[in-house]
Amino acid sequence: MGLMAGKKGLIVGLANDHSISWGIAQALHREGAELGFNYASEAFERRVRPLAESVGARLIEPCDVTSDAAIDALMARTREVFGQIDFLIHGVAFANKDELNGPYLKTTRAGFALAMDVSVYSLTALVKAADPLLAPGASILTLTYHGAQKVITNYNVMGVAKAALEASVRYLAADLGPRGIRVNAISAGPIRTLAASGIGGFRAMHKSFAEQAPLRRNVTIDDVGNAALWLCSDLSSAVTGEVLYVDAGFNIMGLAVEG
Ligand code: 0WE
Repeated sequence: MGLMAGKKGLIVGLANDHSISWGIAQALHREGAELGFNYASEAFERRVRPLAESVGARLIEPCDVTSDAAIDALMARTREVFGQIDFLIHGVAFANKDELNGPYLKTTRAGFALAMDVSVYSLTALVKAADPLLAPGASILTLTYHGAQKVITNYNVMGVAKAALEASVRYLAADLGPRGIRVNAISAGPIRTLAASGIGGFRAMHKSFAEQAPLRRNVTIDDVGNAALWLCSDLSSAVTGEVLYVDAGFNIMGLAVEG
């Protein structure tokens, strides 16, 4: 019997087979979960649909998370297909590319608002709309990055957004805790996803990361998937409001010098 047998849930933010959400989807599917997916736009559908079908998804719906109407439509379909849900995975982030390099100071009001809307408010909006569908004991999970806590060159407005996302996790955990519903985040080490592609210096960052991390390696979507499986399963039943680092230990280091 799989750890997730009899559990159903939504994965919001799958883009392609490099997505962290895909690592999570595969781990949950392996343990018997029933999965539903969104795609952000028609451009994404071509990649999302075959992946979703390969894990037997019965629900594959369009949903642009900046639209309350689109979120309501997604949750209406989810109610029809699944009734209640036991987990909700949020793996969505976006900032303007030109604000992910150079000084943070050049961030525009519009760029700040966009990053906050897509990368932060979307979690609250999804949880709000999913609220009536959440089964007692449900688990909500989002993805964050160490740039929320410490300055990481070029991460800029996304760091500010992830700090707000981590705070949202705590407030949502406090709201939903009385119903036994848990809300957590995984802070993953850098992974070559669509969101990371086109970022200048990513290769150098990857190399330096593996040299400095205690485990001396990078992190895979399977590493994150297995940690997510634990947070979505009943094995983590007293864990809520947490940010779990899945980063080969990178975040514990102060100054790393070759030993
Ligand atoms: O959270 C992320 C990715 C965030 C992201 C990336 C992009 C690139 C393409 C959000 N929006 C966009 N918009 C685009 O047009 N990561 C943790 C990966 C990441 O992104 C970085 C990183 C790391 C690591 C950006 C700068 C520096 C480091």
